[in-house]
Amino acid sequence: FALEQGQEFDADGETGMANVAALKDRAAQAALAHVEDGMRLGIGTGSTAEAFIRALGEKVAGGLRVTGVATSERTAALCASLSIPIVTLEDMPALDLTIDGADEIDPALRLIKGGGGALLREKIVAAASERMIVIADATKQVETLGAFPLPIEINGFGMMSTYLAIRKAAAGLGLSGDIVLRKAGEGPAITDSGHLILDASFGRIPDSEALSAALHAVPGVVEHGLFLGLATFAVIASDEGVTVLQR
Ligand code: ABF
Repeated sequence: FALEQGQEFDADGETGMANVAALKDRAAQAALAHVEDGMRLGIGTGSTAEAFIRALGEKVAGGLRVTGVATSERTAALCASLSIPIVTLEDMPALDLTIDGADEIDPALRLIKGGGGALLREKIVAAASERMIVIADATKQVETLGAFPLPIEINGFGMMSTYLAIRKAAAGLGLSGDIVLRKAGEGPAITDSGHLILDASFGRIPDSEALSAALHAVPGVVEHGLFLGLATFAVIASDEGVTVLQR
């Protein structure tokens, strides 16, 4: 049964190439230019977001005043270690700007996110922000979303039924492929909000909007990693320099 096969996931990125790390730093630095004194910031998760957080930490140490909302416990801990002030989204429910990474970015700024397991909080924080800047190296750019398995956060209750309903919903859109339960060591990966994640290898997703709606209609699906209409622009770093991708 596909759900039982599981898969290992390298939360720190799939390449480990030194130049990709440098590109992430470059994108992070470029995004920092959009952070203004006094801003209410949504702060992303993942290795690119971490490059941004480290750069932000230096600015804060130099006197920049921002208040952040973290998209994961991991990000909150890193921010705390760098003395970046963090509050909850309950304390500060409307944000000026979120800066976060992505797993895939298409030309219309649709995203797949959630490879780092933080998609639910990332989406809530992005939606609470006036603007969202995506930071990424050029390897994340695709013509059509879907080569990266789509993360789907589900409730643990009735997970097999939810899995079957997801399969059916996807099949209705002509999509199939393995859907596997994300593992962390011997057991399932558990998100910061206590849910499970399925990684769906649908392949090319021609209609992200339709898939988003179909997945949201499945009881047990908490959220999925298609971020549609949320990104304001993307800062993409390549060997040639930094480009800004706008909708
Ligand atoms: C977060 O981190 C996620 O939504 C995305 O899955 C991941 C990207 O990670 P990285 O920056 O390490 O490639 O932004």
